[in-house]
Amino acid sequence: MTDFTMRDTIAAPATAPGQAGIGIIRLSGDKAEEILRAVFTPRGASFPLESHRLYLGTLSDGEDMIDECMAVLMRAPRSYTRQDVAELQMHGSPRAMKRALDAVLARGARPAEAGEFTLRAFLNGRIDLSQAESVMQLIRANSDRAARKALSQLNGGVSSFVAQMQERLTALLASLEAAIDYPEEVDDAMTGRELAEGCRAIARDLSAAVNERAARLSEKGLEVALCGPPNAGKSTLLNALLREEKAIVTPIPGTTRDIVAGDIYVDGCLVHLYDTAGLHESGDQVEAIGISRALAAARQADLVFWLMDGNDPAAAPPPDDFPPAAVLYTKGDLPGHPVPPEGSVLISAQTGEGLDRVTDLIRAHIRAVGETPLASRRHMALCGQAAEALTKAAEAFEAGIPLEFGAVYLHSAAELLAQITGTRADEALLDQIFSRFCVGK
Ligand SMILES: Nc1nc2c(ncn2[C@@H]2O[C@H](COP(=O)(O)OP(=O)(O)O)[C@@H](O)[C@H]2O)c(=O)[nH]1
Ligand SMILES: [Mg+2]
Repeated sequence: MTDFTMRDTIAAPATAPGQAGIGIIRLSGDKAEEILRAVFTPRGASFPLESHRLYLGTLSDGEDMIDECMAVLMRAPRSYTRQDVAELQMHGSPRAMKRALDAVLARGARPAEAGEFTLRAFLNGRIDLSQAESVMQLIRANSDRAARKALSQLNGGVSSFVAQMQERLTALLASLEAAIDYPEEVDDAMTGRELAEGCRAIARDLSAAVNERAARLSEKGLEVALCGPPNAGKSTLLNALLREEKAIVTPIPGTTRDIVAGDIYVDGCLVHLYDTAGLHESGDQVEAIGISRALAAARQADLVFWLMDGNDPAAAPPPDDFPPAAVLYTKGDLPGHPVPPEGSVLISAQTGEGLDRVTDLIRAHIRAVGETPLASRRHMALCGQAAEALTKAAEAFEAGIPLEFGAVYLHSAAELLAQITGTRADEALLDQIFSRFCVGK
């Protein structure tokens, strides 16, 4: 059960498990200071325990010394959770850390649930919902692009986009409420048309931000499949791009069966490369399985390269039912290589010729996917639904039916956006409405 009361003092290791130079145990809650004082004795006599000051001392469980460590107390509200937070920075020994954790638990803390420190930061209003999500995304980021995205969200990138949309929506709602409450003062037909235009404009901006491919790219990276007939040089290209002899290369056709994967970074974006079995008719049972896996990899990849050796009379372009692919002519270093047709790239994995063109193609693909101010599928789903609700509101206003019908959709759009940052739309709405009218009226 999630504890929304925040009454307990929670404790957990803040550093990853395993041996390390240091290990940190973090506490948050009313008893943080009391527990810290019980387990930690600073060097030197006085112990005023100033906030945000690091003390060197010893950690004990009451009977035995556990470790020499540094301790810091961050008094509320100047802490991550806005509660009193204490940190014990000890040596990163799993055994000592377990003893230290047991010692603080024995003095009244309870083990923190996953994400509970961040939950408290949110509940106490230090960060909004989208920022809380970004903390997790930052920790999990597997590329510069993902980390940049999470950081900008942590700095309020998503929140500020959503706030802008909410502001425009709130302004619409305010004039709508005015039209409903004071119909005699407003020309209805005019208001309906204006409201519809406003709704459509916000819906357009929301829809533009719904770029699932961009979100997927930031979260998971780009999938690139290397396909083509046997012996085209797929495995050699994989190795050259990875700068590592990862896949087995031989002149024997059908060497690769299992998919061999490796990661590179292009412009800070994680790119998963998949080297696959050569595609051709095969009587070999194992190779046939490899071929069907290759086809599956090509179908689900974001970008597919079709490699073919121009010197090989049997080399063929991709079959008709194959997903769209960029064609690479391989082994450009061999003499008598035919000139590759327009639109394809000549490479030599052996000399490195043309490899930067391959990276350029990947880069162009990443650019084409674009970016979005939103950071997760959850945000996209909510923005998409809000855009739909706004379109319905616009249709209702255009149809000239009573304004209340459109108002229902506008309110649901506001609710959906509020779920992104976790704010309550109604309070914002009340604020705006009351600030427009004088109190006595
Ligand atoms: N000269 C030359 N030979 C290459 C090049 N790339 C691959 N090969 C050779 O072509 C054969 C098949 O390569 P491989 O990467 O295993 O092809 P795959 O079956 O498509 O994975 C091997 O003997 C490689 O050494 C290249 O750029 N230049
Ligand atoms: Mg191969």
